[in-house]
Amino acid sequence: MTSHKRKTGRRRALIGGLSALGITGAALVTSSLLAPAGAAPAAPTVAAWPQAKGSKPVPASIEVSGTYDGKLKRFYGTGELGSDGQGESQKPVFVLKDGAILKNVILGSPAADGVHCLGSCTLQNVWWENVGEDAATFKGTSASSVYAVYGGGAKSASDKVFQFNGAGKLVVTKFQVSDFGKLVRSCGNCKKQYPRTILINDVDITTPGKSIVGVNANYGDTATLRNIRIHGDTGKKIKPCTRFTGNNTGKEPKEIGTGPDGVSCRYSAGDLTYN
Ligand code: DGU
Ligand code: CA
Ligand code: CA
Repeated sequence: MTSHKRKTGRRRALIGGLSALGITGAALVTSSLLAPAGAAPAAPTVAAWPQAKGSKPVPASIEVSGTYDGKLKRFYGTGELGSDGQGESQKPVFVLKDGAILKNVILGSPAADGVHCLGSCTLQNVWWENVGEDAATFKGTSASSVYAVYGGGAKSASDKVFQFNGAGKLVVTKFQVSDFGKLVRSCGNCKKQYPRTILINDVDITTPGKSIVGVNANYGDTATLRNIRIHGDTGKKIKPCTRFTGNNTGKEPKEIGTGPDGVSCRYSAGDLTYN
């Protein structure tokens, strides 16, 4: 038997075994199981965007207390929420009361000021097709506020995706972002400032983008990065973590450094993978 035939025979046997397990050929095509022997493993793929199940114009902010399941409908701003610009005074499409959960929502375009959380909140499987002024703003005033972003993704943010203006802790997990300014920014110049805790874990970041997270070193912020997969950034231009001197006067904050320092920016090279 030639080595080629031997390989084919083995592969047939493998496929036979897998179909016995109910695994189809279609499922195999995307897996690395059929990669030629010795080939480099395929670059890990990023989760697919969901298909919207209908669209809904939103003329005034939808207030959420408890749980709101958008059932993967596309929500987009109209009227007062429809200016489709970078104006800072825009209202959100969704405003979440303390403890609210928003899930299975696609924000279409225009997305105005996205989602506002007035206290602790969970954004689960929320997708922004074209980020408005920003995607979500976290505004709780208690140090015990927790904001959880789990799953979902955002595209085309002129500047910030997650704007952290309040107090407490923001945890971003299993999220994807592409074409953005900053994934998370602790407000550099809000009238009331707080020490803010940021954890970003298990995310896919696709170029172009400026920075994954920006923190105010002078207000005691910390940002921790783990399992960050960066795609397409061959020149390593995206800054993983940037430190600023924040202020409460509204002026443009000054950037003071970038990279891990073990205090404000907590990660090491091993927390980032490039492909
Ligand atoms: O207090 O100066 O741009 O929430 C407000 C801040 C300003 C914010 C931020 C936002 O940084 O308005 O979109
Ligand atoms: Ca803004
Ligand atoms: Ca905003």
